[in-house]
Amino acid sequence: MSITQKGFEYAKERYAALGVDVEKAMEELDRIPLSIHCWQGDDVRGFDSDEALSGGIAATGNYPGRARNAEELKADIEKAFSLIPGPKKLNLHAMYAELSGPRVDRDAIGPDNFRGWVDWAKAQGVGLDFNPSFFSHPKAAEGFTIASADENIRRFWVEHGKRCREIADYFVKELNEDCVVNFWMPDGYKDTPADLTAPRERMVRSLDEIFSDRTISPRVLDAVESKLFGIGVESYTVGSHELLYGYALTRGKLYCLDAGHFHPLEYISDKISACLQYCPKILLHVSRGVRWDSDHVVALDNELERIAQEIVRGGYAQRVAVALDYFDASINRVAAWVIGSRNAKKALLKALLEPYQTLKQVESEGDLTARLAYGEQFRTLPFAEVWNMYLECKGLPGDDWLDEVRAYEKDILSARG
Ligand code: RNT
Ligand code: ZN
Repeated sequence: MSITQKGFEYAKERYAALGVDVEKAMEELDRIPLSIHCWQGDDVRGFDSDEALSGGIAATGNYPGRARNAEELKADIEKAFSLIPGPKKLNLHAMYAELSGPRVDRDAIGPDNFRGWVDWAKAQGVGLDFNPSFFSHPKAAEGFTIASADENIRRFWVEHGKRCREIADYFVKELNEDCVVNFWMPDGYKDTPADLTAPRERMVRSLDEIFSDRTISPRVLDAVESKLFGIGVESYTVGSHELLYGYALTRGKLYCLDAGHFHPLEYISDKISACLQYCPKILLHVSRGVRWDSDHVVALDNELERIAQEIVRGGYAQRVAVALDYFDASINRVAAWVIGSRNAKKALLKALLEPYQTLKQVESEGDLTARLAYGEQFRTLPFAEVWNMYLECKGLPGDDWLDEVRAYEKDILSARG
């Protein structure tokens, strides 16, 4: 017996004694797709311009080997995907349009600019999600897009939003799979505005205009993402929690909770069960906030475990779309994808292996001492042994996956200027 098998047999017995079926947990894990963001591979630069990253987000670091074009980005994603187990979707941003033909601006992009990605998704057997890109563009330079007081600017970005839904509609038809389209608008002010109302009215009106196209497939799932503040947008963000949660509820949209978009002592794990009382479906941007920054590589920390527990304990797997959102330019970018994605999957597996019924039972009996005692004991159950077996069943490397990324770095990434 290999060490993985021995460990697995031991874990299986430990879990069975607590009423948990490890095989069933592994099967359940394969029913939760993970939407992996393309933008970790090139520091959120995209292919449609040389504009610096804007919108109050920043990718810092200068680790060599950044993907510089679609071909390199696809190769890097393939490498990362080959080391990430289970069902996956690729989450694209509009700025990753392939503009080989006539140069088109963001208000004029269309399916033609994404045929390459669709072919790639078909070849890889993965679905696609999508995002309009309301940043890193000359028309976003004043810090406002769909909430702009300049009617030309506002209209430009409304058209961009419409094009993005048309592209998502094309993805649905080609791939026969739902496509989540997430709307995040960085609009806001560095300093306190006099008029907080007008930009919010304009944002709501613009979103209504964008979503007015009734020909779009219902399998295009629109989401709106709120934010507390960004870098250089410290005092006022138009698309705040209240504005966009209310928007999602009243318009039947998904609400997107980003783990780094709230006060550091406020957790999205606590919001999932609350939002799902009203929203049929929500989108999560699984990320890791560190002080003021919202986008560190996802670690297997307490909040990630809590997020996964909420999805599993609530039986919400069908109502929560799980996507990653982070970018780190200071480490190997392929490794960053693998680390964060594996952590998200690990957290879900750990949650699926939790003897939750026991916790629920003692809680309902009012035995809060046992709830804490058992809960703490369950944290150290041998879930890693089940994880290793899960990887082995998929034919993927366990702890030595980094060797493969290092080899890829040596052969491919280091040759990039
Ligand atoms: C920014 C938002 C947004 C972006 C990506 C690139 O704070 O979280 O989701 O990170 O769309
Ligand atoms: Zn986000």
